[in-house]
Amino acid sequence: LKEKFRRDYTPTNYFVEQVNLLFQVFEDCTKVSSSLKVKRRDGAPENAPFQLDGEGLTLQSLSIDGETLPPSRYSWVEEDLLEISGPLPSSFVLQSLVTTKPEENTQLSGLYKSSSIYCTQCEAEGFRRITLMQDRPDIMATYEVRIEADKESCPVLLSNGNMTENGDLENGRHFATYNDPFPKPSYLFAMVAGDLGFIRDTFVTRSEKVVALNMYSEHNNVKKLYHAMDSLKKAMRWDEETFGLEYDLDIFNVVAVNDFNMGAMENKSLNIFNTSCVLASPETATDADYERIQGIIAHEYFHNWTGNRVTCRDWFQLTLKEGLTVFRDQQFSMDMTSAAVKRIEDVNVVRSMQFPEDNGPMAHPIRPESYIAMDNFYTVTVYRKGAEVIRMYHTLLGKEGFRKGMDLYFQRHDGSAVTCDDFRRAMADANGVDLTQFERWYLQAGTPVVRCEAKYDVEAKRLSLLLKQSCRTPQGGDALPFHMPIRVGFLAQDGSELLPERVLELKEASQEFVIENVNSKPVLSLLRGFSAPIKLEYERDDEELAFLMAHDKDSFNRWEAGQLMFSRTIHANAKAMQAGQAMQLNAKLVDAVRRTLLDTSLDKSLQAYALTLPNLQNLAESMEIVDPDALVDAYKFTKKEIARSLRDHLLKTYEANLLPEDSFRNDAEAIGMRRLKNVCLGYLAALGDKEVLDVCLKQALTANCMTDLVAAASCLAANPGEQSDKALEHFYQQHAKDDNLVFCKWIAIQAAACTDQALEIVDKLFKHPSFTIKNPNICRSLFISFAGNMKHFHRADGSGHRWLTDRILELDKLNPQTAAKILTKLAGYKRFDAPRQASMKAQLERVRNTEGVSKDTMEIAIRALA
Ligand code: DPP
Ligand code: ZN
Repeated sequence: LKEKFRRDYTPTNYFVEQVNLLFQVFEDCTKVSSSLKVKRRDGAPENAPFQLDGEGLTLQSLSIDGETLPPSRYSWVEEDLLEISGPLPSSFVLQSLVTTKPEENTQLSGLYKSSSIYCTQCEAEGFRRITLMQDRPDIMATYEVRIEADKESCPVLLSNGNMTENGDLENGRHFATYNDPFPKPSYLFAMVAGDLGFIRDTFVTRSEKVVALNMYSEHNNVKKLYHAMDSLKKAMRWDEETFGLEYDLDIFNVVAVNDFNMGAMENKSLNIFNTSCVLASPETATDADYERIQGIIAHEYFHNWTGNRVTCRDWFQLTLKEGLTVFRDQQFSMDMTSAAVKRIEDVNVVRSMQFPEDNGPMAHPIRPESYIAMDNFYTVTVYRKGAEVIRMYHTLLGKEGFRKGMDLYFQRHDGSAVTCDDFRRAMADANGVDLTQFERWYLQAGTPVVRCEAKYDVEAKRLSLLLKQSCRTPQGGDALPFHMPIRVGFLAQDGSELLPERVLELKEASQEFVIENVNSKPVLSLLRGFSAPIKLEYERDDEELAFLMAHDKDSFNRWEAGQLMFSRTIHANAKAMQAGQAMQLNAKLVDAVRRTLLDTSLDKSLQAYALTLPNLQNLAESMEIVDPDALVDAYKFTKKEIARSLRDHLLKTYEANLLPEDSFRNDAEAIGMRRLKNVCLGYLAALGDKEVLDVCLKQALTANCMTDLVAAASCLAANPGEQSDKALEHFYQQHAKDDNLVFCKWIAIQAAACTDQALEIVDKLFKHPSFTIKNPNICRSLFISFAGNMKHFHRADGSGHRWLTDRILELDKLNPQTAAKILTKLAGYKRFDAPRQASMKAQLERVRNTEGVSKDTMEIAIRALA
């Protein structure tokens, strides 16, 4: 296993500037002929060898400038690296022919077949599985591609850029050629061949260029592409208005495929999507799916500038394009839906997924220092914490300052492959500010903790805030202080804003901020909008939290105050549980929940989130030693007792938010009503009595949309019995049986259900006739959902851990990338009690000691055990 280091970056001696490819697709074999126009870099030695990446290729021939290369001129210096010895001309054409079998490619990297569709996935290092190439992002070339295939089975032939020619060939075959004028790294290459249906539309750019928009899927799914098309047009307009960025080609294609390791891929003008991130209809997709699809369509589209036009110099810089593009898609979604709701959802992801990653053996800075398998670094840290880091530039520099930085970034770097430092420099230079210290966000892993102490001097009318930051690095040392913005609001006793909001720039380990002329002691609203990805510590009582819940004008912090109240009660109950004492419900919490429930002036989506308990991953993060039994029981107790106290109000709110069954709407109001109604149903289901379960069953049987079906079925899956059986059977027969994506939901709901039979249920699902381990969506639905089933995945006897590891080892033989992702669910073992630690560790060791495990999966095992 070879580890690569960021510090070792060196440019190549030669570079490919033009790639010509011919794909000849046949029933069980595809021939790939490539012709690379290569140049030696100025100053590189004449006798320098030329190195090319290639993985699992069957090389049929190799020639330079038309002359076959004798085997003595080249050799595989590493398993995946071919070296052609020098001297070589200062410019030459290298031709190669390889044959591949896409039908047998279960890794879903390179060229493979998904259902009947031939497609490619090249990021990060998949292009080398198609043909020989300098497969690294700093090699940017123009591409010309010709595809030949059977006309009947593959009527649609696609690649990047514009189609320049097409026509018929002998034997029922046909061809198409494509030209992409923009130089691009090989990871953005794509080709597709298959029998696809499509929808078409157009977009007129602000400089009045007409862009053809085409979206392709299997024929039976074409009607589910309209939401994505609508989202795409919105994203194109938004990027023009917000960042002045216009689309640069005459055509933009999106193709949906069933089998895909990631969510989607931003290949130049030919985005390829996992069906789960593009197909939507009310019968098959939830409200959350609709929003997610809109966000991902935008994300991939936004990559055209942040990622494609300006790309990464090397893979260590991945957050350069991903953190930035996630930030952009988040801002887009905030503008399209509700800013506060979107922010709450995004912060929940950071806290429940990124914080644990940062607090475990897989912790890495947003710009990692080393990797064995790059695919393992497509993480929540690189993406989500990366986006929070971009958001901090935005908060520190302001909207206009940020825009100036973006403009300068494109002005300097359009058409090149750059680093995170280049981005930071553009932000600094455009605004004339010093962002040197800000680099620490790229260098240091770990979640900073910021402690706040406030003092108010009545006589002097002076408020002083003492902020202290600290951060443990994964190696156990102390990180150097970060540069971060802390947004603060100051509330008067009547709830109004006593002073204008401020952004405090914290740079020191300990820093005092003094504010003069403060007429009365304010209630502080700290870290508004979660202005930095940190854990905040500030002491306040339940009264003050209730005050903030009622008055803070920052919607995020209103929600946050409620979350803190919930957490306190749940954690107190978990402690009671561990000590063998009775659990209790805090009366102030019930009052607060009642008030939220009865406040009809609130936005319903926000009301729903305010009523939602913090999730278990989030709660576990603030336990010293995670005790899944105590935590889950305390969580269930708290929820059930709230439901018992407020049963009538919950039922009334549920009923008041029912929408007519005969007409479906998905505007913001309807989405809010469903959200609120289903949160109420969730509380009621915690009671588990016949009356509430009948309400759930009725909803499951009569739901006119997937949101309501999923909500009701989830409630019932956690309450096994007659109603649950009926609902799940109905779900399967009427909805899931013939739809892969709905089948995934049906599995996920059951795998996540906290019941005593959980392990038996997941094993049964695994053996279900429709289950196939070859489809990543199905795997994730079962395995990742089960790994989130805290009490039963972490059964103290280790049976859950063992079961999942059996599956991972099976999957690893087919699809290492997905197997490795799932193995990360065992990595955080140090957070648990001794028996669970031992059991998780034993499974990681078992993976490490298994012969033939892929490098992806091995890397996770090794890092976790280090
Ligand atoms: N397709 C993945 C994404 O868009 C990797 N680039 O984030
Ligand atoms: Zn991306």
